[in-house]
Amino acid sequence: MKIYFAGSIRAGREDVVLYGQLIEKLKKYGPVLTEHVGDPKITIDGEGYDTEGDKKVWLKDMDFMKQAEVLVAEITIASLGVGYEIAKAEEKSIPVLCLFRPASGKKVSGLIRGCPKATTIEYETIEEAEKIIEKFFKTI
Ligand code: 6IA
Repeated sequence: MKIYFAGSIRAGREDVVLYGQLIEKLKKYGPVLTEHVGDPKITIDGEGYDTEGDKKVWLKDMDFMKQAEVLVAEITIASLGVGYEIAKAEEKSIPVLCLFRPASGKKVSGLIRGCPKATTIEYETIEEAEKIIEKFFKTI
C-alpha cells in the first residue's frame, strides 16, 4: 500500500524528528511517498519562499496524492497544508489516520476530529503510535 505521510512544514518543524520516526514505522506497511516530510534538512524556509517553487511543490504532492492508497497525518502542529491533504484524501475515499498528542495542550479542529472518513487517535509515545498504526492497518 502506498502511504502518504503528512506533517507540518511551514506551520513549524518542531516535530520533525517524530515525523521521521513515524515514517520508519510506516515503512513496514508499504512505501512512504512523502519521506521528505521527516527530513530535518527541510526547514520552514530552507529552499526559499517563492511562488514558482511552491507551484512545483503542489504539482509533486498532488501527483503523490493520486498514487496514495492511505494517508497518515501527525496533526499536533496545526498546518494548513496537512488539513488540505486530509481533505484531498477524504475526497479520494482512501483511509485516513490522524495522530494527535493531547499533552501538547492543543486542541484538534472539529472539522478534522468530526470528519466521518478520518480516524483521529490520541497518543503520546512512539510506542503507542506504533500500536495504533498496526491496529489501523489491520482494519483497512
Ligand atoms: O502548510 P504546511 O507547509 O505546514 O504543509 C505541510 C504539508 O504540505 C506536508 O504534509 C507536505 O506534504 C506538504 N508540503 C508543504 N511544503 C512542502 C514542500 N516544500 N515539499 C513537499 N511537500 C510540502 C516546501 C519548501 C520548504 C523549503 C518550505
